[in-house]
Amino acid sequence: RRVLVLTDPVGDLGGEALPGPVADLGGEALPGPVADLGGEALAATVRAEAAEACERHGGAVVAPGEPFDLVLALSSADALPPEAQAVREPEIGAEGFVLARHDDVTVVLADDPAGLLYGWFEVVRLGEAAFGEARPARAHRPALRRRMLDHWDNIDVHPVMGQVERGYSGGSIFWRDGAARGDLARVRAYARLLAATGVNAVAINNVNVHATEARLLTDRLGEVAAIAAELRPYGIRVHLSVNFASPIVLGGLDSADPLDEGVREWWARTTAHVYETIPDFGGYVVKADSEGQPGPFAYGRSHADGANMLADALAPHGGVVFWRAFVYNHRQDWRDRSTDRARAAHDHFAPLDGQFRDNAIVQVKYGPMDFQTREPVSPVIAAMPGTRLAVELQVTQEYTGQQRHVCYLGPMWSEVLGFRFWGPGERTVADVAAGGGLTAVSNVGDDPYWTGHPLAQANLYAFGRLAWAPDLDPAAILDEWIGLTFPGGPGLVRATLHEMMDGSWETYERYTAPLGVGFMVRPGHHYGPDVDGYEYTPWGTYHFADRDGVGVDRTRATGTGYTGQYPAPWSEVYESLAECPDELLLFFHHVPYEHVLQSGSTVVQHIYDTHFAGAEEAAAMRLAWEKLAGSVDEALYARVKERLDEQVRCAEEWRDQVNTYFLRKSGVPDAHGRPIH
Ligand code: BDP
Repeated sequence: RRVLVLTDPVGDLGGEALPGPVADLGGEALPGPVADLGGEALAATVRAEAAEACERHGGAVVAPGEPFDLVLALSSADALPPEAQAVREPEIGAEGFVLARHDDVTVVLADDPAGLLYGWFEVVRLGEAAFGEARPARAHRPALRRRMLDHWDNIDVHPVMGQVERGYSGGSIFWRDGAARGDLARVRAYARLLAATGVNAVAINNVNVHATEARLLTDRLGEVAAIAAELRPYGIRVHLSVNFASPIVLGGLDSADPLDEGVREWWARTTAHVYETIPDFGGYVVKADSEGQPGPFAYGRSHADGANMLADALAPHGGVVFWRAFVYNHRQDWRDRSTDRARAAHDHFAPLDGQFRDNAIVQVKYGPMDFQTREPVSPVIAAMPGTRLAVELQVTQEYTGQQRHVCYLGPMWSEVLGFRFWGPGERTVADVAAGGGLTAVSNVGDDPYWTGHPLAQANLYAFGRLAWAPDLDPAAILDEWIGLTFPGGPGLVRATLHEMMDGSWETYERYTAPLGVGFMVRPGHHYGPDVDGYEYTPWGTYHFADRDGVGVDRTRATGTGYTGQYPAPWSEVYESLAECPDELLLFFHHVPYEHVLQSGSTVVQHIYDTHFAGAEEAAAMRLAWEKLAGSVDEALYARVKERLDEQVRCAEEWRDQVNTYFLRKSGVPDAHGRPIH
C-alpha cells in the first residue's frame, strides 16, 4: 500500500480545556489547562507506525503529490487532498477520527494526532477490509474520555503480596531490583499495545502505597518521568497512586489534615514540582480509609475534603484525582448481623454528592463488594449525579481464576456498562461514567505472554475496546482479538478459541460460588474453594448457610436495607423474592434450600446441577484445546494446556467442596443421584 501521512503542522494543544461528554454535568468539559500532550511525539509515532508497517508488509510512505491508497491526515494539515477534504467535519473532537473509503482511497482524518493514531490502529484492525469496499465516512469517538489501567505494582517485592499485588503474570514491567527498569523497551511495547486497544492512561504503582513507592512523588520522581517518556508517544498519561499521609511520611509535617493550611501548601508545592518534571502528568489515584490506608477520617474530615485538597493542588496544572469509593470496615464483628459491607460505599459517598471539585473523580468498583464473579452493579453509580464518576473493573483475575482459568470477562463488563439503573430506555452505566472514565486493574506483567495465561490477553483487549465503545458486542470483540492474535491460521483454531472462551465467564460462575453469593474462596490469596473460609472472619463477606437455608437478606423488609440504595425499578425488583434475577438471588435474599428459582429448579438442585455442568464444561474446554496440538505454536500450546489441566483440577475441587457442603447442610440429595461425597 502507498500511505500518505499529513501531520504538519501539529496544532498547539497547550492551554486547551479537556473536552469530552459529561452525562450528568450538562455536557461541560473539564476545566483547566492541559499541558502539551506530546502532539509532535504522537504525530511521529503515526509516521513511524506507517513506515514500519510498509516495511513489514510491503508498500511505501509516499510524499504529497504522489498517488496513495491510504491517507492519514490532520484536519489542520496544509494541502489536504480532496479525498480528505470531502470527509472533513466541523469538529471531529479530541481523540476521534473519521474513517472513509471512496474512489479506491482510504481516508483517516483527525483533529489531533491522538485521533490519527487511533484511526491508524482501526485500519490495522480492519486489515484488508480497510481497502475493500467503499465505506461511507463515519466519525469514531471514544465514549469515555479516560480509559485507564491501574497497576498494583510495587517497586520492592512485598513479603506477602509479591511484587505485583494480585498479579498473575510475573514481575512488574516498570520496576525491577528496587528501581525503574533500566531498559524500558517493554514499557514502550506495552504503550503501543494499549494504544491499539484505546487505553490512554496508566497508574504505575499500587493503590496500597508502601514506604518506597510513596517516594515516587518526591525524590524518586525521576523514575516516573522516565516511564512517562516511554508512554507519551502513544498518548498515554502517567498517574501515581499517592499515600494520603504523604505530608507526614515524606514531608515531615505532623498532620495530613486536608483542611490544614500547611498540609494544603505541601500538596500544592509537591504537585507543582511533579508538573515541572512531567508537564503532562495525569494525576493521582487514592485509596484512603480503606483496608488500613490512611485517610481524612483520622482528622474528622470527609472524603470530599480529602479529595478536594488534592484536586485543588492538581487543578492549576490540569490534573485530576481518582478518589476510590472502596471504603468499608474490614474489621467488623462477624457476629453482628446488622452490618452489611455492601452498603458501605453508598453510605459513605452518596451523602457527599455535589461536594467534589470538578477535577475530582470518584472511582467506584462495579459491584458493592469486591470484584466478584457476579455482583449487582454498585448503587453508588446511580447516587451521585453531581459528581464525576469512574467505574473500576478488574482485568487481573483475582477472583475469576487468577489467569490459570480461562475466563473471558467481556460479557460481564458489557452487562455492567449497559446496565440501566432507571429502567429501559434510561441512561446506562457507561453514560454515567462518561464524565469520569473507566478504569481497571491491569493483568500485565513481565511474563513472555504478557498475561500469564495467553488467553487472558483477550481481557486486556476487551477492556480497551469497551472503554472506547461500551456498546460493542463482547463476542465480536473476542473474535476481533482471536483474528488479530492468530491471523491467517486455520479456521479451526479460531472457531475453537471462540467456543472455549465466549461462555467461559459463565462456566467459571457455574463451578464457583452460586447465585451471586460470592467469595467462598481461600482467604488471603483468593484462589480455589473454601466455602466457609471467610464465614467467621471480620471482612464482611458472608453467605449465612445453615441447615435451613443460605444467602444474605439485604431487603428493606427484613434485612440490611441495601436494596433501598437502588432507584426504582431495581430497588423493587431486588427486594422481591419472586422478581429478583436468579443469578443474584443469594446476594439479596436468604432462602430455604428448596426455594424454587425462576428457572423452575430449587436452589440446592441448581447448585448441584451447575457445579456438575461447570466442571464438565472445563473438561470440554481442555478437550477442545487438545485438538489444536500441532496447529498453534508449540510453546503457546503447552502453556495453555498446563493451565487447562489446572483449571479442570480446580473446577472439580470446587464442584466437590460446594456440592458436599450443601448436601451436608441441607440433607437434600441430588435428584439425579450423582455421586457427592
Ligand atoms: C481487593 C484485593 C486487595 C486490594 C483491594 C483494593 O484483594 O489486594 O488492595 O481489593 O481494591 O480485591 O484496594
